[in-house]
Amino acid sequence: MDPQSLQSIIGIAQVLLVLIFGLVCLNLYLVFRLKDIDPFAKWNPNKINGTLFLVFLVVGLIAAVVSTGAWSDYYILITNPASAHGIQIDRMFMNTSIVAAFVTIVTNGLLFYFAWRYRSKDKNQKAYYLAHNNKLEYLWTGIPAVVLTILIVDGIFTWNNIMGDPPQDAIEVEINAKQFDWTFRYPGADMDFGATKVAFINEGAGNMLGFDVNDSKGLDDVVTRELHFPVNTDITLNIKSRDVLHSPTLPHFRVKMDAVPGMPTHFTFRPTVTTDSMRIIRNNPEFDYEMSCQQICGGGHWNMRAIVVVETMEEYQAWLREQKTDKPYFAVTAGDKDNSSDIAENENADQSNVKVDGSVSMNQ
Ligand SMILES: [Cu+2]
Repeated sequence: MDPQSLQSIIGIAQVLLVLIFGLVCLNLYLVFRLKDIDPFAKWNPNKINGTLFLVFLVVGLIAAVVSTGAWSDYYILITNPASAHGIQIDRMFMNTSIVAAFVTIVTNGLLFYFAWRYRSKDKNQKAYYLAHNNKLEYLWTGIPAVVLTILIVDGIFTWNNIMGDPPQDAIEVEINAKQFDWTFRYPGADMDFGATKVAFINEGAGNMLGFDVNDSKGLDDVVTRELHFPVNTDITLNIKSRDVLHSPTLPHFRVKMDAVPGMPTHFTFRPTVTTDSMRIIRNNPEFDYEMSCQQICGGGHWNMRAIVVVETMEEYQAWLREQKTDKPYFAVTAGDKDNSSDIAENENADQSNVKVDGSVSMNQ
């Protein structure tokens, strides 16, 4: 029997079992009603419910603490940030977690404790009806307002701190997102990126990033599938998308920034721990930093992963030198005047970088 038909037989059997269970319950109910029997006459539902609330509180709290400990190895946040600003992000994350944990434990503890403590003990007992209490209103509006203001103001200052003017000497790396992979670009020896434009993208010719073949600054640009950063150096990521929203996320560096079609975004940060050192810190020789996409951008979203390597400046420069810079389409397309001059004219006619069909160019 093939697995698929076995699966459907198991499915039908499960439905039948549920049906049979329902019929048995219905039968029992009818028998009790005919015979005028109340099987739960001796049970006090208020007492049972009250006790169950207390059991749920204790078991729930223990389970929460145990599972938090059991999964602690998998928390990327709050342990070993690998960037300079990561320490600030982790501090905010920790403060928010402490406040949230305190509030959750106190409010839920009281909720379940009161459900047990004030359970109904005799049938004529009436619930106390509290319509309004100004003091309580002030308290539970005022305290959250003050605490949230402190957390949010802290967040604004930290954000401004991280996103402030990027240092002039930062190494620029371009992240190009598309469904469903990443292509990275380094400026090469001239430290300047060649111009690119969505209209020039020609997958058949291998011009995946849309290099403008008339701009020789692009000739030495290095195009890679892996990200390499020198340690303790400011890195500015220039982030672009050519189709939908993506979100390059480097969790170990506490870096996350959306890639927006038609609107380059930026994030400057400073990696502080090399891959080799992090392998020692984490006691895992297989460890690699990675980048993922954290916007559900389509069917292949799960596959948008890239390895990130942090190394010494010497290693980084050696790696950069090893990368190929040959771009056959520069030679091929440059000779093909018909094609490229058309597009070039189009570009000159419209300085706003917005093409007639409404799409926005990727020019910086
Ligand atoms: Cu994506």
